[in-house]
Amino acid sequence: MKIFSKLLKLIKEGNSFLLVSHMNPDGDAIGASIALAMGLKQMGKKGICVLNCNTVPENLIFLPGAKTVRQAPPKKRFDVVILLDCNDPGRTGFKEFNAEKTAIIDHHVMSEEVDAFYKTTDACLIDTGAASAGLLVYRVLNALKVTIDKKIATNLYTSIHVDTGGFRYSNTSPEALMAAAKLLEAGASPWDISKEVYENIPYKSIKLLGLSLATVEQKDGISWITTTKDMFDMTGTSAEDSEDFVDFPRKVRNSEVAVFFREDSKNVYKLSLRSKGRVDVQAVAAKFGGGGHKAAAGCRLEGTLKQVQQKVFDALKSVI
Ligand SMILES: [Mn+2]
Repeated sequence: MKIFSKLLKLIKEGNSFLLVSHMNPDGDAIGASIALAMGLKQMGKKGICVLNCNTVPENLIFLPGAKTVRQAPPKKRFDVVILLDCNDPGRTGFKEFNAEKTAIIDHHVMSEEVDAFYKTTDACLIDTGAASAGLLVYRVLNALKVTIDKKIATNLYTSIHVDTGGFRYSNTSPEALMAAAKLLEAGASPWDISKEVYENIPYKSIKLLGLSLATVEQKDGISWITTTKDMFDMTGTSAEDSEDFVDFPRKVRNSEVAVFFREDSKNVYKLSLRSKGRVDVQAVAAKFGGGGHKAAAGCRLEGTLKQVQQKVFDALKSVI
């Protein structure tokens, strides 16, 4: 709580802010950043820049303020740079930030390398128990007595909704649900948001999903699907069209672990691993140079599909 008050002080005293989130941004990264920017503006702050090295994903462009997200910082010095939904500057895709002070608002576990950076920051709100970074922004805005209007509420509700898997994951806390209720009262519209975020998949991506789902297999508590380079070519799609494909093998009954094999180029596979809770897939991904969380991790492997699958299944069998 002491660190939290340090952050509030930093925000109150600063005037210009650079708000940066992780590359390949999701609804939490974007929603949390824009909501904070809007809150700061309401406080009369000038010179706020929301930054992400990637463009806003198409299903998030509807978010109020999405068009203000920039891919390159303006050439000026900021009072404060705030990292949102990540705690490692490397995850932002930028090498350095032109700012007087540094702060973090995040809910990810810190790696050891990041620890050194963390010690150099001026203020932090890191709560690994928080459902989303947007929920932390909600705490901050409330503490700063910002009025949560419809635009801020839409961004924050989206942030909480996507990071809890629509209030299904284990991070769905009383705080997340109570905040969601308040955000609805403030004007966020659940169906309008869900329609844009989830019911808005390009036709070609569904075609790709169809081809990929046909490969589903289950053995020894593991379920998996594969998307090959041919399938991407056949449907005119790319990696981003397969973003949530790993969710499908996870739905299979009697599976502890789900794996999605994505062929990026000949004999190069990107793997996504999901656990239903018992198995630590982060530890398995780490064996192959990857990382993530206990329940969601990823890594990259080289070899034929058969070789890659054998390696991963062997590693998984020893922990299931
Ligand atoms: Mn998040």
